[in-house]
Amino acid sequence: MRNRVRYSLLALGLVGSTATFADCKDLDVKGAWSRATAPVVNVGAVYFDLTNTTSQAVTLIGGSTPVSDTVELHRREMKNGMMGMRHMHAVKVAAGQKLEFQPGKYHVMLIGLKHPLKAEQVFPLSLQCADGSQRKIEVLVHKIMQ
Ligand SMILES: [Cu+2]
Repeated sequence: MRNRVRYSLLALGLVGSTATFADCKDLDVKGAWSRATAPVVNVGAVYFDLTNTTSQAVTLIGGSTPVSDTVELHRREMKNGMMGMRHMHAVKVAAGQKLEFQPGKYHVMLIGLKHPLKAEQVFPLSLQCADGSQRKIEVLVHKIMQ
């Protein structure tokens, strides 16, 4: 029965139609920030509040920035009593859902920093969604000690 419904939707062109995708660039991203890094450190993290104000789910898969070689989505989690972080290859954000990228939760990991991040510096970051769309944001670097 379920299959039959799916097939009829396919016949109508309602499944897999690009018209039903929410575009990553329509995501509401506020207050993007990062911390200044010491010269010996070659990784950084970016935090922000992300809200999917569109009517469709979106799936974040990573990103890119001129300040580092690689950008990954990470989540803090306990493993064997130790706090670690996990590389998330896909983070789905439901329509209307707010996701906090902040210390202790999700963060965008910058791996292979090309230069130390300096306080007051602003750098661009593109968040990549599974459908190929991107959300470009600007990240403000804060001092190391808050
Ligand atoms: Cu991380």
